[in-house]
Amino acid sequence: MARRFAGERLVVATHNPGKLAEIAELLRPFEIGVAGAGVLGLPEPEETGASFEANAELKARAAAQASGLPALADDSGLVVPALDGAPGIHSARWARAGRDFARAMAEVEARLAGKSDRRASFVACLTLAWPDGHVESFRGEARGHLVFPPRGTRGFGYDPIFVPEGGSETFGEMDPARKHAISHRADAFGKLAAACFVRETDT
Ligand code: ITT
Repeated sequence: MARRFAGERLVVATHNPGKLAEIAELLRPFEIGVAGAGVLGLPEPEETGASFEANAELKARAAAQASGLPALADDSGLVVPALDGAPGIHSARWARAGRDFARAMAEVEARLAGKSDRRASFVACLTLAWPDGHVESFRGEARGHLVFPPRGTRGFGYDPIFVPEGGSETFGEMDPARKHAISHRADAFGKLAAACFVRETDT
């Protein structure tokens, strides 16, 4: 059985403001105080893992150890089957140091030239780590396809080129509340909440 979160405060171990906003929104119903890793001045560990899970665990463990509080990290990315899964765990790196996602999206478009398979998934792994080193990890996915040119100014990262299954708007055009209901992050968060944020009175 997963370890339950019993505290009142946790660190969200991300330096990405778009993710921080989405995770804070997902946590809101649980009335848990949220501190961002950037605000606490926690260092950004090097992401040396070979999977979303490994990188999420590495970030969550580093923040829990440095802060002495339970920490929640997200490692996520865009997985494109026609590009053998790229950019995948390197999704942030494709935007380079300037976090230039117009450039990263143009790179995806260029590499897809001549390929008709436009399927893509967003994947997120959420890891909750405790200062004693215990971790609980959950993976979520949102399936869809890619469109070019990018559309919409909402969301962040690759949102303007991703249309979820069954829809016509990109995540960049969509009302944020709708993205929060169907995203890879929401999928992973639902599993995390069911396992770790259960209150004694719920059982
Ligand atoms: P932290 O490691 O500090 O959390 P990061 O941006 O470096 O921030 P990742 O290493 O997990 O995070 O990189 C994930 C990248 O994948 C992220 O920068 C986005 O470009 C992209 N991504 C993940 N989730 C996304 C979403 O919901 N919408 C758009 N792009 C997303």
